[in-house]
Amino acid sequence: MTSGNDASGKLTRRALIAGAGGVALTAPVLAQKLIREGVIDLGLPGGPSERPLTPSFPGKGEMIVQRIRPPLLETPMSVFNEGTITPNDRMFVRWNWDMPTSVKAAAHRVAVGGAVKAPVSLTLDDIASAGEHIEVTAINQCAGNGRGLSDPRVTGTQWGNGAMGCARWSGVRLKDVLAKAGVDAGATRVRFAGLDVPLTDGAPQFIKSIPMDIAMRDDVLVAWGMNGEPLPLLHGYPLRIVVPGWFSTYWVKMLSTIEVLTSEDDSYYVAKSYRVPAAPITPEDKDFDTVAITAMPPRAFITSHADGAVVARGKPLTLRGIAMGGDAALARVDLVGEDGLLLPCKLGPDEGLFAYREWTVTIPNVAADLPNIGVRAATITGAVQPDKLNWNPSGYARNVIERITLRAS
Ligand SMILES: Nc1nc2c(c(=O)[nH]1)N[C@H]1C(S)=C(S)[C@@H](COP(=O)(O)O)O[C@H]1N2
Ligand SMILES: [Mo]
Repeated sequence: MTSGNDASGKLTRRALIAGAGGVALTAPVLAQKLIREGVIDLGLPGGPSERPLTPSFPGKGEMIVQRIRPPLLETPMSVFNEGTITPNDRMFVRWNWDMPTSVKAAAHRVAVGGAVKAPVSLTLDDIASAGEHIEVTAINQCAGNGRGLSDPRVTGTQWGNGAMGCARWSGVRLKDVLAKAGVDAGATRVRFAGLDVPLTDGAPQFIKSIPMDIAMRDDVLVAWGMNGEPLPLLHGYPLRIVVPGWFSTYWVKMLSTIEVLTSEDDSYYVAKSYRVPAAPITPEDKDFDTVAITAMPPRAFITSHADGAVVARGKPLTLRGIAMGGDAALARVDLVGEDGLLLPCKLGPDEGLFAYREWTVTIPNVAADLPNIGVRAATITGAVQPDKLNWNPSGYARNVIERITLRAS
């Protein structure tokens, strides 16, 4: 289940203004502009599908507003047609609880404790000198990305497919930061907390943990940089965790605590939430085992054309988009029609295991409408996007083949 603090249903002008009360980030002026400046239809089945589209959110370019406070901003799909790196001002934003609107870097400390030899409190300089500086290009994707497309509908933020983006993250290895305190033998997991606190009394803090073998990976970062800039406040200034290939629920922002555990993690957001059925279920199933969502599956998107677009009949047609392997290298992308394979796609430059990869394909001659075409990504380890939605009650880890219809004219 989700945290229960997500706005559900339609964003009315009244709701926007009410939600904006008293926060410097979201002055009433902004709320009025949101209504005037535009609306986008996310194509969500079974409920309100339109959302405000605004260029006015502080620090952001044009974004889809799912909620103002705490912010939930979605990236329009057209951004992914412009390149494989998502600019900082177009990266989606997700905070479970309220976010601090300022952080004093000089006073910021990261406490490293729990099952360690000597607990330490690290300044930003201490973190920067903890080890080699490295950069990883990796996709930041919410586990609920595309949840709003679930049919039947599920609870939680009704995202279209724009709760994802790819950036170059720079920082030091988490394992080098852990070495500052010295991890005890018998350590099982590493848990992270940020500066944000629950909005409701007694509600669980947003803390997340990863298994020790993942924490010790060479590409798991305590990051301070995003596309060559300091992390924006919305994306976790001054430090965030980056776990390439894993859903970004684990990428804790405004990192303030690192805690080494010696048992399983029974905290809410690991033990109770962000979980999927252990085996496929149907919407009628009520009693099933669950597992935590972890690594991302492959996905691919057509970005050059929107659903319902009109294309020229009797001419060649080039389609373009992005694909991702998830936690394994992308092997291929295929254009598929209603009855199966149409054509293999050509892959663009490889920008790293965890990055988006551009694909293109040319249909030699468009003779008629192209109903329900899609692209299907497969990894070198044999994971292939399914034809049928992997439906689950929280709409997590969607990776069904996404389809659009093009009209020939
Ligand atoms: N401190 C903190 N970190 C957090 C969260 C949060 O609520 N608080 N949300 C997580 C979730 S669920 C997602 S999808 C990503 C979103 O990262 P972004 O806002 O930089 O795109 O941050 C993760 N890290
Ligand atoms: Mo998320």
